[in-house]
Amino acid sequence: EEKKFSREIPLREASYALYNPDGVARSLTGEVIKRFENKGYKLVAIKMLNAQRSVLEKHYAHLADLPNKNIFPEVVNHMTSGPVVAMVWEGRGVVEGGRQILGATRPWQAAPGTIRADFATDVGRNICHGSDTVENANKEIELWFNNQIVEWNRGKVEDAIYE
Ligand code: IDP
Repeated sequence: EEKKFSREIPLREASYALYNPDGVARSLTGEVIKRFENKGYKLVAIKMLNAQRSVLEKHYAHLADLPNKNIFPEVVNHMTSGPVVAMVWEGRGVVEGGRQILGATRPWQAAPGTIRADFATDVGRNICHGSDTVENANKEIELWFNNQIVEWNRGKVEDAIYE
């Protein structure tokens, strides 16, 4: 459904992003952060960690229902193979906009200019996760950050970004 005015899209939607070990290993953390910052989104939480298997099993629970039963354990194994970077971004329409910056799950289907088109070839090495709905973003922010985000204000910059 077409949104006529950007004001109809919530200003403070929060999105959760998780850099996969492949993205971290390839030193693409800054590249992805830069694209989110350039867009006008505000970073409100960030940390590097070795993800716990139990947390990943909750995060990727939906993959356990796939017909191919190998994908869920493969993804969880990959995500424990090295450190990840977890972050929370805030901004107008950031869930949908963040997914656009990342591109389609399968890099060969991702639009040129997106992270996954520009930097990845394989679906299991697609650099970065982004929440697909506001509801899931909120669940993921609770799971990974226990809802601890930083409240901060960019001052006049907010007026330069938001009408
Ligand atoms: P998303 O990350 O774009 O939201 P999901 O379907 O939620 O996509 O899958 C989560 C992650 O699991 C994908 O980003 C990808 O890294 C991995 N994955 C999904 N399907 C496959 C597959 O068929 N083979 C290998 N990895 C997969």
